[in-house]
Amino acid sequence: MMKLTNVGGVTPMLDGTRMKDFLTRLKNLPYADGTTHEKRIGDILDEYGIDHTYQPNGSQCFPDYEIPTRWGNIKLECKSSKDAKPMYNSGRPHADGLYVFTSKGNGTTLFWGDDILTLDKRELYDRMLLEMKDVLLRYQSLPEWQDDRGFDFYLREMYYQKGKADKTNYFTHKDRHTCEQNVFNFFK
Ligand SMILES: [Ca+2]
Repeated sequence: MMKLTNVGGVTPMLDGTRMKDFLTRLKNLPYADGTTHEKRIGDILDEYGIDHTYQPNGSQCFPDYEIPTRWGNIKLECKSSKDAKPMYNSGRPHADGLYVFTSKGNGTTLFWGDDILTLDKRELYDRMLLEMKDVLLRYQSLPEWQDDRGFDFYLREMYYQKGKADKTNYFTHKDRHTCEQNVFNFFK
């Protein structure tokens, strides 16, 4: 929620026009490494006088910036890669995350997490994980699982994209412009 002190006070209300200007600035950002990319976005937030919290859940956790707006709490995540696709590692793209992805030689693109990883695929991942956890529990409950050295096991999620550029290049992908447009259209 917008703080009362910001309404008609020192900071003008963040309207659709300023939000679109801000997004355009992000979309035009040149490539930078992860730390620099993140810092630049923080500077632009300041420049536009946009209220935000940096890494509200800690440095290793989503999102990088939380922005309270009249469209809801925007969770902005900065991604940088030398490749044309970002690395997600153990955290799949968050459905409600607004991603600002910069790539060496490609520039920057914007997308919502749920535009690149569908709800159907998320459900499929969840079903698979439940089954895997079930298998693990079954084995862990076997009496012979216990040994004198305490060896145990845990599953770690790892998400990545494979395939040729038509699927994995975020800049030449057929849906790139739709994804960017969906970001802009949200702030109408
Ligand atoms: Ca990040």
